Formats: sequence, C-alpha cells, structure tokens
Amino acid sequence: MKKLSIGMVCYPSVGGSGIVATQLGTELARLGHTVHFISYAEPFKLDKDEPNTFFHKVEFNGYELFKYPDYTLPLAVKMVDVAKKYKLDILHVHYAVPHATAALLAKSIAEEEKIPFPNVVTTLHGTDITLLGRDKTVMPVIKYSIESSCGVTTVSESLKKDTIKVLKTKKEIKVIHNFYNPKIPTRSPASIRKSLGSSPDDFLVIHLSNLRPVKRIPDLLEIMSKLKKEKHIKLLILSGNDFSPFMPLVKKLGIEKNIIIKSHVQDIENYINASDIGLYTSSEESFGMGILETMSYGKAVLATRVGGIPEFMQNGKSGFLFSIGDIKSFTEKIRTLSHDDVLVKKLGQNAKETVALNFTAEKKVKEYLKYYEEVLGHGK
Ligand code: GMT
Repeated sequence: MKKLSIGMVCYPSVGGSGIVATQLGTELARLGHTVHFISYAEPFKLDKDEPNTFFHKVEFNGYELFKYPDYTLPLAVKMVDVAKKYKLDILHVHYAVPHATAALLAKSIAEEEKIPFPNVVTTLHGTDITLLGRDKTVMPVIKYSIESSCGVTTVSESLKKDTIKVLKTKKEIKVIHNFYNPKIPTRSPASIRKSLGSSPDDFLVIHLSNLRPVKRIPDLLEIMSKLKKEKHIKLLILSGNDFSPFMPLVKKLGIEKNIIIKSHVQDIENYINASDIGLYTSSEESFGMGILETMSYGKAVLATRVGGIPEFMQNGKSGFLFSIGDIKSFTEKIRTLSHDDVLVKKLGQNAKETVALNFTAEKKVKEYLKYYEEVLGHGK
C-alpha cells in the first residue's frame, strides 16, 4: 500500500474521541504514513518526538463583535492550508461538529481555488449523535455534514444504530471499534498504593472519566456510601476534570475516607495496574474507552449495560453488567468480589485476553487503512 498523507482532526482534550484519534494517528505514523494533526491545541496524548507526526494549530480570532468565538471558520481555513501544503490523501475528522462541517466548507473553498482536496472520513464518537443529533438547532447541519463525508465510521454497532435512528439517514456506516494497547507500568502497585495512602490489603476500585453528567458520578458516590463500613474498600477516581463540584455530596455521604481523587493523570497504566477492579456507572456510552483501558491491564469491570459496552465486555466473563442506577446490585457485587480474590483474578485475566485478541491497535489500524483504501477507491 502506498504511504498516505493523512490529516487527523480531533478535540485535543482528555475526552475519549481525542485519545482514539491520537492513538490512531500515532500508530499510522509508526507504519510510515505521514499524519498531520489539526486542532486548537496539541492533543493531550500526542508524543512530540514521534516521527511522521505534525501538529497544525488552529488560531481563534478574538473579534469583539462575536459574542461567541467561532471555531468552524478558522478550522476550515486551516484544513485548506494543510491540504494544499501537504497534499493530503485523507482528512479523517473525529466528531461530527464542527469538524465534518468545517471539512465540507474547506472542500468547497478548495474546489473554487482549484486546490486538490482529500477524501473526508468522519468518525462518530457518541455525543455528537446521542446529544447534539437530537438537538433540533444543529441536527440538520450534522446530518448534512455526515452525508457529505466520503466515508463514515462509528465506534460501535450501538452508535451506528443510534445514528441511523436519530438522523434518519441512509448513509452507509462502517463500524470500527476502538482499541487500546496497554503500556508497561513503570511503578509497582505497592508504591502507587503507598502514594495514595491505600494499604496493600485494600480492595481498590478504580474509575476513569471526565466526570460529565452521563458518567453518573453521584451513583459512584452512593455505592461507596453503602460500602463505607467496609473500610478495606476504596474508590480511586482518575478524573479528567475538576472534582470539586462533587465534594458537597462526598461530605454529605460521609465518604471522605473511602475515596481518593487524582486529577489529570498521564500514567494511567500505573494506577489501573495497582487497582483490583473498575467501576463505571454511565447512562450512555457509545463505546467506553475507560472500560477498555481498565480491562487491558487485566482488571475486571462492573459497568452499566448501555451503548457499546456489551460489544466488548461480556457479563460474567470479564466482569458484570447492571442496569443504569442499580446501586444495590453494584454494591453487592463489589462486596462479594472484595472477598473473592480468585474470581477477581479470573475475570481480570479474561478481560485482558478479550482486549489482546480483538481490540488491539494492530487489528483496528488495519481496519482503518482498509477503509481508507475503500474510500480512496470510491471517493466522490
Ligand atoms: O464520554 C465522554 O464524555 C467523552 C466522549 C468524547 O467525545 O470524547 O467520549 C465518547 O467517545 C469515546 C471514544 O470513542 C467513547 O469511548 C465514549 O463512550 C463516548 N462517550 C459517550 O458516548 C458518552
């Protein structure tokens, strides 16, 4: 296959879509393709020393006339610039708005100026459909932008179904699940636990997220409040956002001693590796990257049976799935598992094998490359 010049457009923040785009771009670059990241800031997980990767910053204008700064317009201009300068074959945009919309505008400008413009692939990650797609003020733009892309992928079958249902679209959609290659931990579980003030005998439950409302953080806290008498059970939250809005509830429930908060952790591998199981109570999750990450380090997971989660996490095999808000079942299962080391290890091993067999970078990057080929072959 010829080496491609790929534009990768994503949100640079700690959200799952940015992490997936950064992983994908990095792996493609390692295969010899050239990857141009385009965003308003350098993606959180992008390694500056990675060969074949470049970053192009989108600058905002600060006109006082605009009450809200606009991103779509400068992003479209940057896409045209990068396409022209680096002769992109593919422009892969993660998240429909405004990325797919800006790509559409960029394509029109390029056509007008006789600049060759790449084939656009849009990957939908979830809230662009499940939240914004249901918002009448933007839905027609999302639908039009997606239908104008040369190729569209979703990160789960569940999101594909939602997209067809919400947008009432006939656009062909390819499902390519997310992937994760675990890193080798650099610190021992004992040293991590010591730094957290958690003893080696604690049953350490971990949760990773950006704490947005769909994660149902109050449910996590309620579960911990039901377990607070079992002093050996602790909840470690690796938070990608400010946890302070939840502190009044933590105090009200009297669980200050049962939870540990760590913000903006980069070396998640050390913390997951030092934990016993993962806990995820989301009301919606098109995929659930945090869960896949937790599983990849050989940790069983307790999660809600929503969205794409059951597509990679089997109930009873790598952990247990419960209904949204079923605090009682979550609580009882944590209590039981905290006394069943053998089962915890077995579920964890199954979880690790599932990720290593089906959700690796090697496998999924191949799927994306095959899809790029298809799109290049049938590009509009
Ligand atoms: O879940 C979030 O709050 C972040 C969001 C994002 O756009 O980055 O995550 C979405 O994309 C991830 C990567 O594909 C998925 O793992 C998450 O499940 C999805 N979030 C939701 O569907 C709520």
